[in-house]
Amino acid sequence: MNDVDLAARAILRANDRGGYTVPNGTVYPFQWNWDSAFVALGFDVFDRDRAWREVETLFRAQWDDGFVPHIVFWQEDDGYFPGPAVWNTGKAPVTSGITQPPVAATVVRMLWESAVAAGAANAFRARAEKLYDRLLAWHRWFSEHRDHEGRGVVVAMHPWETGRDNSPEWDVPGEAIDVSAVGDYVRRDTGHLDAKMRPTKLEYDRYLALVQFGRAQGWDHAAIAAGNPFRVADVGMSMILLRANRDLAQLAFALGRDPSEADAWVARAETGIGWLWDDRHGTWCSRDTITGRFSGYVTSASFLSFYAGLRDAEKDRAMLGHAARIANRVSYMMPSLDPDDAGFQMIRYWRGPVWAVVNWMIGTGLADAGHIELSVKIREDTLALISICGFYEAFSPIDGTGSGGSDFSWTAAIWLLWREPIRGSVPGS
Ligand code: 2M8
Repeated sequence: MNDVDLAARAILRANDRGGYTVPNGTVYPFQWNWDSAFVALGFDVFDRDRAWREVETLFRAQWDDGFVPHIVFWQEDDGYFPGPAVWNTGKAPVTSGITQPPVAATVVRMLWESAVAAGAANAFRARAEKLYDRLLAWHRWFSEHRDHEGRGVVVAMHPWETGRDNSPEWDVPGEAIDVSAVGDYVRRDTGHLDAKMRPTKLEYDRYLALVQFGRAQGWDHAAIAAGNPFRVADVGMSMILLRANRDLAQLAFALGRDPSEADAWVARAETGIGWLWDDRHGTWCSRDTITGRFSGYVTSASFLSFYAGLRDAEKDRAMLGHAARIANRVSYMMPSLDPDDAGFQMIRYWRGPVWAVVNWMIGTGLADAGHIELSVKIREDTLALISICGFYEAFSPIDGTGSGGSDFSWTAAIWLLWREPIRGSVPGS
């Protein structure tokens, strides 16, 4: 173990609030959904029981309809906006009313396989069974409320659901959001971080208008899906759910459950996801379900097709071509936005910086698909960024400058996870 390993473990311990881990104690003082899933993989390297608890704590906040919130406000902290009173979901524990990318099933499959490999299957079987039921309920919720038209994609009702908050993919669809009645509010993020790194005031107005819309529907997810002014099929969540459903089916199989429901979701997504292939720009990208318009952007999420287990020689060639072009333009892969795009900004959230967790998904997918050289490069770039610059939330792909918060939990988790040599793990195998 070297100093960076020790530092990574120390960050997870320091950000541990007793059963859940905050992404960063100052900027994000609550439990975040997909952050916790990645954090569990980091804990699994040195504290198996704590890894499982991270996911179990998240699912304690699951609603009766299967929904799992993007934030759980386990304790009060006025360092973050919008807090529980703004969401006003009326749940205990207090939560937000939107979800986040469903990486948890993939993570639980990995935790389970790690326990089996360590000879600890008996000690963790009951916990795996319980989590499996929770995951199945969440994926049913996705099928019902985030793909209510049955396209086989995930329709995000808020940019925060995608985890890529201010990606330019949401700019044009966001114009349909009426911000005239949002009113005054005080942001906390720009009190902690340089405003140049964060979303703009217009973007925040849109985020809040959507929260107000959800609240006006009493957080009735069917009503939101029917009338929300923002309904964008997100390429990132769609690829992540496809992968997660393959992993859920495998988990079902491993636990002696019936995988047919998850298998059916996989089949539907494999047929439907072609709707997100933009021929004109030769890329996977998000698409507005209201207007049918493609975003046309090459983002880091575009490269998750490999992670989703999609295999299409022509499309794969196009994506590998984009990757080769981008690799010539940046020092560190994979920028969250194509550096050849006029809107590229090297430190502004989701418009340029590299996120270690996205790199882990891209690298894993590329390894699965046999594109070892590129997958190794993405892993090595990620490890270099962390060891040279520190455990930042994100990094400039041009010069490695840290962006956002420091001592960041999921960055520490990815370090721990990726210290081992890269291995392919064919999804669904
Ligand atoms: C960022 O999102 C939150 C809102 O959820 C924010 O900026 O206030 C995103 O990077 C998101 O993907 C992430 O889960 C969260 C905490 O790391 O921060």
